[in-house]
Amino acid sequence: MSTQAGTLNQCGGCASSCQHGAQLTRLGIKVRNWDYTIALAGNPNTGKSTIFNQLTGLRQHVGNWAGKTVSRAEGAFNFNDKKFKLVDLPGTYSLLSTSVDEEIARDFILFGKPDVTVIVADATRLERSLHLVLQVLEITSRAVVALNLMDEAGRNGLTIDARELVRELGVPVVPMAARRADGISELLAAIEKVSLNEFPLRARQARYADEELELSIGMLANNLQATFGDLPNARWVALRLLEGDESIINAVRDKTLGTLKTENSLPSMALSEAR
Ligand SMILES: Nc1nc2c(ncn2[C@@H]2O[C@H](COP(=O)(O)OP(=O)(O)O)[C@@H](O)[C@H]2O)c(=O)[nH]1
Ligand SMILES: [Mg+2]
Repeated sequence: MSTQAGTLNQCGGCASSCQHGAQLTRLGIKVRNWDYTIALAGNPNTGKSTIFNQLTGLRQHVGNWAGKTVSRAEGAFNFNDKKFKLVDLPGTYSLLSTSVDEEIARDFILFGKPDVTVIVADATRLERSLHLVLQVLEITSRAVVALNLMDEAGRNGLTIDARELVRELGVPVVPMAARRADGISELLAAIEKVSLNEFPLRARQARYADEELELSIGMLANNLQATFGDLPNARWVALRLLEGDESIINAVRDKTLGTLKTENSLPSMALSEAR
């Protein structure tokens, strides 16, 4: 089995000048008794697997999502004495359940209730990436944006005001060049902060200007909550119903909405390492 699991006596791959003093231990596939679950979302080809491998020390571990033929990668790492399980979601451009991949990613973020969702964004195609970021923020405020491919952006003469993005989005934004491990330590710090609820800003969530619409969303959300109990985000479900999202309508109709969460929070399957 090829793994690079082990301890880095410096921040996750930082240069030797690293001042953080924090410690990353890559745990490879040893996913047991984790303190926090981290979901890794993003458009295809944004560096999700690269970040996954940097954090876990794995090349790539894959199994399948329950009942689906879509591959699922999981690994773990220790950071500052806390154990994190990392789940690599299928690469998607949106979360609108127009494909199995999108449905899996969205159900996990919603019903798997990860402690943090890291959205890997492509700094060279920021607009397209932000589309997914805003959709994730509709579901959860516990998010971190990994602004990857900053080296490519620099080569293309692009500069990005990450601080302004933090203010606009209300979640941490970490500029990165994951292939050379730039920004890994900052990403770990941001993940830790959001896990511990220590990030001071509020995540941006769209509210509609139309009062009547907001009223209907609220009423529908209350009814859903009364019917299904502890829904993680009844407002989000209400919005999808109003949009006519068929998978959500069906799940409400046959009362399987609540059961999606059990399926996706299962400790999952036997994993094997892809070559
Ligand atoms: N230049 C550059 N390339 C990167 C970076 N991160 C990942 N890549 C490359 O981008 C390609 C896609 O990366 P991968 O991790 O497989 O993306 P995924 O589809 O999101 O899992 C690979 O060739 C990586 O080596 C980065 O920060 N800078
Ligand atoms: Mg990948």
